[in-house]
Amino acid sequence: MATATKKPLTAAQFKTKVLHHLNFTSSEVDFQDNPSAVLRAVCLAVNEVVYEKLKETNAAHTEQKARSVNYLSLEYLMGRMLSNNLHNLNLFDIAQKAVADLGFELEDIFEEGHDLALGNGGLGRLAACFLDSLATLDYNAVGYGIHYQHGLFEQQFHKCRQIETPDEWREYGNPWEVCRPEAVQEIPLFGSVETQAQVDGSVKKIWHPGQIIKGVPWDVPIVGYNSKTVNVLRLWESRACSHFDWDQFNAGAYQDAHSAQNQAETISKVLYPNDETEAGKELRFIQQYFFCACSIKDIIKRYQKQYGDDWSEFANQTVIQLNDTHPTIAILELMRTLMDDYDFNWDNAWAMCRQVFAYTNHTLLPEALEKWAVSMFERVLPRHLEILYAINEQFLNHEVARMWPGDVQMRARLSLIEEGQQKMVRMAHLCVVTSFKVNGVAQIHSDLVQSDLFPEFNKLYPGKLTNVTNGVTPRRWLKACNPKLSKLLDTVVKNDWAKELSSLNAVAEYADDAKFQKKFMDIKHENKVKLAGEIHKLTGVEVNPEAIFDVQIKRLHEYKRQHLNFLHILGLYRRLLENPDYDMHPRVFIFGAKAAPGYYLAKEIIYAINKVAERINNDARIKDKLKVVFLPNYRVTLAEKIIPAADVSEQISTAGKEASGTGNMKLALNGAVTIGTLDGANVEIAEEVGDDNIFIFGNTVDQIKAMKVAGYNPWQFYEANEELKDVIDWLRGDFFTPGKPGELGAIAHSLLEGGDPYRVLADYDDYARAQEALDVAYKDSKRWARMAILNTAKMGKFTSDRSIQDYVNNIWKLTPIK
Ligand code: GL2
Repeated sequence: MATATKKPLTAAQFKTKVLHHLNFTSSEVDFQDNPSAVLRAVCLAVNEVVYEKLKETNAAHTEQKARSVNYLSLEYLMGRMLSNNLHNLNLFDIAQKAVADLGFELEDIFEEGHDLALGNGGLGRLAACFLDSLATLDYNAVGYGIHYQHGLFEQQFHKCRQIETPDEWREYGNPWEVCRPEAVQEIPLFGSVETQAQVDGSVKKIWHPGQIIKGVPWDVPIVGYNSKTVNVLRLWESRACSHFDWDQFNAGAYQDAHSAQNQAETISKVLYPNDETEAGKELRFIQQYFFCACSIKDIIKRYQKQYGDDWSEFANQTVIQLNDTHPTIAILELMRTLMDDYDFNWDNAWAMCRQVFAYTNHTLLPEALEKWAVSMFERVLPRHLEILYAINEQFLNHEVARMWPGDVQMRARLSLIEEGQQKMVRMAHLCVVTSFKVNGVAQIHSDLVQSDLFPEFNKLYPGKLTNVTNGVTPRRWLKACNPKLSKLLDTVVKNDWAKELSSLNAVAEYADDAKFQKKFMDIKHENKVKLAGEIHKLTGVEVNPEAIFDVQIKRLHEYKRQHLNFLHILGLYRRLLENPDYDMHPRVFIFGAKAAPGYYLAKEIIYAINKVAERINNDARIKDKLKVVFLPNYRVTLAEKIIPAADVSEQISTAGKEASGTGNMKLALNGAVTIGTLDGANVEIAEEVGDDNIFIFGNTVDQIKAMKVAGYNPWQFYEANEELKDVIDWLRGDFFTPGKPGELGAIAHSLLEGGDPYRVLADYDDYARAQEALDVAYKDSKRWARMAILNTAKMGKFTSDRSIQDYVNNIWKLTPIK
């Protein structure tokens, strides 16, 4: 059915809607000193447009019987929604006018919004970018995840140390979500399995669960940019099935009467704040099962709405993408459901699973590859463990035995079960065996997945392991966060670059144009002035916008090597103390990072940086040539403020450790020049921008491997470089902590006695050299402007639209909705 083209809303109409919600939804007639009521009313006004599009999208999906991708992810780092939704719906300007008419600045209204921080870092933010691109490209997609009551903790600094407080993102409601009671699911847990003999001689397995949990879905609409589509992100909240035990309550056991409810609600209570480490707790395992089971039931229900009991189209209609190993249990749940609830035989159920699942690997770090104790598995999901054993037997006895007959070691290496004192289930192996495609997230990472992580699987399943390089949405990460640069780009790029990012290539022609250079760098300067204000507000430190703004923003982890940056800052400080006229352009080092609450060394690194920053920022001798700020509570919203103002992007992980990185793409897109190792997507960024427009340093993956073979001795590097030795000795003594020697010693200890696992010392020299080259380049303002412009111009490859199209072409095989 063709819909008549609708007239775009006017600012006056939009204002009427906002006033309506202020009066009738919020009953807030006196809103002048209540910007949060205005925010709510604006969101509800936007939702009127969103819901209409959502209805039309659903109708089109049904009518066109569109194959869908179901993205299963334990994390979604959405950030704030309003600005993005306004841009994507092309309502930004009219909303700005309408809100101005009501006496507010739209930007101040945004500040009232809370981040949806249901994720830790890159993996969760990637999921959010992918949802944006899927809707933008008009694909039928549903994101599934957990409706955490508390997202990632909020970070404050107290006496330079990280303090965590709970995130209360929806304490007073969230205008972007809708509860869907009609789609509630019931999820069994624990209990035992009964084997029932059937009359035909076969056996039927019956799972008698010990507990049933209710899964309540909350839908967050995902609005495509300049597209027809609104998809949904469906987040499951856990609740008790039987709410309240009145008998117990009347008998006076008030606490117990609540206990089932509390226990059930614990499942979706809080996001595990670990990044790149296995959580290894039963609750985490139950979280994973809970959301996978809800999602599998929901996927089947959506399918049955169209096809009833006819399963023949299921694999044609459905692909389920596993975002890391966190949702692996969905595989066993689909097997169980097909066999136990829908009477599939083993072969048909297994064939189905092998057609619908695909898996993305996001890390090579062994500590992040999930394994679950068999004993715990058995207690929580006894039926699933049986199925896992059966899959393993078939896999080892048929596929492995056929390829490597009689090879006992190979069986042990590939088995889904790791033998040992405590038997463990290897979730990644289950993913690789089942999935029809397995992808890494940048070329170098995918190559390492094939050569180092899963070489045997790569032999066993040629062509299964592949690459899809990550990307970021240019809507949030340029158009919305950097409006001034966006407008400048509009003047020289004909196409809608936010939808066709490769058209930014046209900007390269202006890289040497003096007028364009001035405009580009003036905008950077304005953004720096604005960030300087924010830095002052957050830390009390005054920074000079004429200085180089050098940014390292990402989770705190040893492999990301914030401590390499830190040692180099100490090196510069030492040079300036020795010679206050040391020739360097003034530099502001800006950090943003949360450390996992239980990660000791990461927290010590934060402490050390804050402590040293206090000294350096107040040391008059160095004439403001060096400033160090650690901005508290790094999150999407803060990234949106920092990135447009960055001159330099620090991407300095140990080669082979950062699977891709995506901050590297966002910063380069906004005209920051990268100083980085040949790791993750840096390699591809270097290919795009060219060697002259990036500062590459450090040992390569192969050199890092060779060092290990030769035997790595950090003391050798310490002894060989006087500057390095001196600054490490500062940390070991009481230079920054008078009277308290060794208070910053944890870093030094890990680098020397601890063996320097991330090869910080081995890369120090070359890093310092690259930093000097960068300083020289910055002092040549024309050269720097050219570099910055070319970084923006050459980022076309790194739009998440391209990533999604790669997934569609090589893995998902979707067709866009018309
Ligand atoms: C990560 C990788 O570390 C990071 O390099 C990558 O960009 C993202 C998205 O693919 O995935 N893996 C991981 O476990 N986390 C990441 O950020 N948390």
